[in-house]
Amino acid sequence: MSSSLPLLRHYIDGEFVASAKRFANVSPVDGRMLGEVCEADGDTVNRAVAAARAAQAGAWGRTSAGERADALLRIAAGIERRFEEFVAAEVGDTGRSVKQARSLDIARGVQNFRTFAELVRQAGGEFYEMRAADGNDVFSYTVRKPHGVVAVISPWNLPLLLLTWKVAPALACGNSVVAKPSEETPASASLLAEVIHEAGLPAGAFNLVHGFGPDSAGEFLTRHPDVDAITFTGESRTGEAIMRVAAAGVREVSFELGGKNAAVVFADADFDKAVAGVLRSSFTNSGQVCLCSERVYVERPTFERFVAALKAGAEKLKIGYPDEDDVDMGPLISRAHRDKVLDYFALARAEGATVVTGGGVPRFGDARDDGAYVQPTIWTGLDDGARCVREEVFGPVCHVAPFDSEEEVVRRVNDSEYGLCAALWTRDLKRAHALSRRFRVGMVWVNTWFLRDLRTPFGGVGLSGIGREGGRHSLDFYSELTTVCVNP
Ligand code: NAD
Ligand code: 6OD
Repeated sequence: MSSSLPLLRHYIDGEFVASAKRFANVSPVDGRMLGEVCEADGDTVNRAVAAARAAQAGAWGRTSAGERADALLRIAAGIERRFEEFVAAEVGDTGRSVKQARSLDIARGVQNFRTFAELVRQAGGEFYEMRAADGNDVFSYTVRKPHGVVAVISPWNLPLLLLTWKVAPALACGNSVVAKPSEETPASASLLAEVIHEAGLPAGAFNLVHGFGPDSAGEFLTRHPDVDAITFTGESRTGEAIMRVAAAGVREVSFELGGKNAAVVFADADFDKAVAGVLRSSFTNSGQVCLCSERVYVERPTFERFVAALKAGAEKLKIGYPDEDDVDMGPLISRAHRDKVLDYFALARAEGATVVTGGGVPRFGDARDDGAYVQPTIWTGLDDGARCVREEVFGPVCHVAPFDSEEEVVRRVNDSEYGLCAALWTRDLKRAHALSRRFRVGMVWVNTWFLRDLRTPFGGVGLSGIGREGGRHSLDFYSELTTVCVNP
């Protein structure tokens, strides 16, 4: 490999360290090599976990919640100072549009640190009084303590957003962190390590190792017996594999996994808003958001008109170079992922879908033809049992089906092994409240999508995950509560 390309290293015990084995970081825009990345072997992961453990016994373990909140604010300011570097790193690795990287990904990285700084400063404990048999008024209170060493394993689809959503509360609660970002998106995580270094956190409080999952850094980290808790975002199958490994030592897990989310459009919805909303929820980030709507149910009187409007909207989306300001959709994350999505395009045809629009690869006549682009795609006509209606594609694609009654649509929305979120489009808020309780999902949006107050609980049911993070739910996952009972 060329030595003039950047080399991304691990960050262990306050130092950037290289390791001998390397892998290529490739642009999904045109297949160009962006740099090399060190791959952690077992020894490297052992050193990272040992440094994290030592930090618990050292300066980091002695910090107060207020000192940690200050550290988080310094990290937030550091990301802001280097904002455009983060944007470039994220756009380079993922091919997402510059406008999304600025407005969503990097902005949320900053916000995650600010939010958990504030929350941990305010986090109180519980206090109870009771009269004991000896007549004394006994009181009990809780103390919040870190688990110790937390492994953070994150995916490629919203790299900095999802990494910091876990790293910030884990550090806020006083844990030491060993993070492993996706092999597809190592760049913004490496920049985060630089920012944390500049923010002056004690050595070992935050460590970063690069590499793959099975038989590589991810598995070495999750198997490590000195890791106390594991927080993971990624595919449901990977979650199952990690859960098996976490059983040794009965380690705590928090899992944010896949989805096959529904959008439900009633005939009384604001039509234009619903069309724009479903365009966003199906095609944002080229459909590579776990919350994207891959199943769309439209009340029959408005079905034909809705499909025509969605098709027109999808065909207007500008696909292209992510750093052009007016581009809506970049490529998928990799050629390998594109092949998976194209397999679903072929499967949909075999299963009898009508392809309303898309279903192929755009041709540019330039270097982008070596990238990982696909067209935004809309299907109709599939049975509820079709694999394309049941399995997560994780690309810019949705299936649109008509429905006739509330009962029917509730049954069809819930007819899924996944249960992450649903989006509901209606003017009838009484109906919206009633249906929201009946959908078997972790989050329901009404007349909006992907709008998140960071204090709210986030997570899924079924194959979509275990546990809730967000606000005090994150503080609860990243800490142990000890009850102290005092007979004065
Ligand atoms: P993935 O499961 O392939 O990989 C995620 C991370 O796990 C990567 O860092 C990978 O290297 C690591 N990994 C893989 N196998 C491992 C193993 N055996 N042990 C330890 N680590 C391992 O997921 P992905 O393809 O990066 O991300 C896309 C998936 O993530 C989609 O299914 C999407 O729905 C899901 N996702 C869910 C949420 C959510 O909040 N629910 C958010 C984002 C993405
Ligand atoms: O908004 C969040 O905090 C969150 N966890 C989003 C997940 C997006 C999935 O791709």
